[in-house]
Amino acid sequence: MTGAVLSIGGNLGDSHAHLRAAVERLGTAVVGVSGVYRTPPWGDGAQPPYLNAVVLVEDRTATARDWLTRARACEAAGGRVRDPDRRFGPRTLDVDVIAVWSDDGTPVVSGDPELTLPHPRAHLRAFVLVPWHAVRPDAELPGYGPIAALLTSPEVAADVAGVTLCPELSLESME
Ligand code: PH2
Ligand code: MG
Ligand code: MG
Repeated sequence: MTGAVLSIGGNLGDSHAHLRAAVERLGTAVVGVSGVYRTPPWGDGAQPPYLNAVVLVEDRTATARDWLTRARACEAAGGRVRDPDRRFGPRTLDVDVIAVWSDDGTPVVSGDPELTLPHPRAHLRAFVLVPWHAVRPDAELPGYGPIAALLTSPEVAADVAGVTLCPELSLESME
């Protein structure tokens, strides 16, 4: 069995609908979902604000690779089209595997460029850390320590206030 933290986000089309569809597709693996947050776009030029959330998943049989496969299936179903010239550009739905743990609690570490674990930029992104902290305040990002501490790090602290909860856009009934 593995457990994983997935970051979901989008800024094209009906982002709330795309987030809901992703949670629905992940199905019974979902063991926790954060609220939905409006977040300033990070990277690659002018683009609309994002909606972001974090989903906690567990599965008796899934490997770390399987979470990537499932993440990509969600993105494909969400109409994701990759622009090779704009790696961090706007998208309908992005599902990123942030961290994976084996059933004994050991974090999976991977240098595979397709699936680097933990996610190489998660510790810098308020749009990942704020929702994750809201749903699991005691969580730790393997190799980086408690997410509560990362939220106060110099690279992240200034971005936290920009990540605002949208109470009207809950995903919670889908848990
Ligand atoms: N994802 C990106 C690029 N920039 N900005 C925000 N606010 N949220 C995201 O999920 C995001 C981003 C590429 O994955
Ligand atoms: Mg991403
Ligand atoms: Mg991605």
